[in-house]
Amino acid sequence: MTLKKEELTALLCDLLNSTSGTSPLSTVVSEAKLLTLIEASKTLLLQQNSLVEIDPPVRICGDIHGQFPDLLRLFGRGGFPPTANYLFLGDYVDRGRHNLETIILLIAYKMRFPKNMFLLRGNHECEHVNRTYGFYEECQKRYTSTRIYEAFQDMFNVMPLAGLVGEKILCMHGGLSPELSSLEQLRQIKRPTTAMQALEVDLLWADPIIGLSGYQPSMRGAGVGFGQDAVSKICTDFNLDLIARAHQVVQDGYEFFAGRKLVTLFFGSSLLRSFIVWQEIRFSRIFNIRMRVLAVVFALVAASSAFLFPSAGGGCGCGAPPPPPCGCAPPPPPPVPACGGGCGGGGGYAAPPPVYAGPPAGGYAVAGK
Ligand SMILES: [Mn+2]
Repeated sequence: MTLKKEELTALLCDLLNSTSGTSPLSTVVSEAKLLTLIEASKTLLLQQNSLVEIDPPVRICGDIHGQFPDLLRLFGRGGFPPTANYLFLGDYVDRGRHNLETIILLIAYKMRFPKNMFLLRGNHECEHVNRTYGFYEECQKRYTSTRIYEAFQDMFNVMPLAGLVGEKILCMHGGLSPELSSLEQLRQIKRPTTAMQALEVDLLWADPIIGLSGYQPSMRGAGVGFGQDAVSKICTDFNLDLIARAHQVVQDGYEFFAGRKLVTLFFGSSLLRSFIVWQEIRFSRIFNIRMRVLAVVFALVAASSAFLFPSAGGGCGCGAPPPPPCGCAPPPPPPVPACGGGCGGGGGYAAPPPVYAGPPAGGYAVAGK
């Protein structure tokens, strides 16, 4: 079972053009086609390594949680694949209203551009979590069977648990583990896995704790909490500049820890700040890579209001053309998420996304090895 490039392109177009929500998802992507896509993506994920090792430039993004309109806005700002490379840190499903569109679009991109799109696993890509936080219900309701849900679990079980960008930024959904002693250990993680081993659980669930020394059991009831000394030790031992993780809602979409050796990224509400734009790495290899990353993050934050809601655009950050200077009604405010906790909900679709027109003749740079 496989899908041709043309079929994937057609599927991407259908998904991106179906955002008015007028057709049921199951008619846009049939159950049979979706099962084929999931099966094919499983095969692809297993062909790539357990530790995803990629070269920059790549954009590293935090939790999406079914907020499909925000995902489209992210691509609208950052570039639709493969015009930019992406590494997502997991938690695609649960809590939001469009879990299926979100995960289907991401795996379709992964299939179509396997070396430009990378998807790590989050703790919500585990059956014992997503059975109760919304994904199971949505699959049942929209595809009227549990086949799709079960197929997704098989795919989640082969997703990689960690990433390494430019040999300097270690990425995972949750955090560090007292079991982690080498990068090689991450490369050796066997898949499929239900992620119940201690190291796997920590990669998906752990959180940094201010003031803590070493590790302690997490108040979440799964994984550990870790202190800044644990971050420093791993950075020194593994020769890293930064740990990038997600998993926690942070006020500005990002938050540093341990003297900026760790950053938490969360793509909550309608914020677009929680992704790192890391460019010109070829030059930055000879500089301190971490400082360059931080400089870019700060540049984004400093320009955030213009970045999110450019005055030259339609006013809503959707990239629509500006309204005519006719003194007509001001543009609508940016959409406000239903939940202030950054956990999704989201309104309807704010704007139609650009239609995918296929790659340019010259092709794109790839991040994957
Ligand atoms: Mn999480």
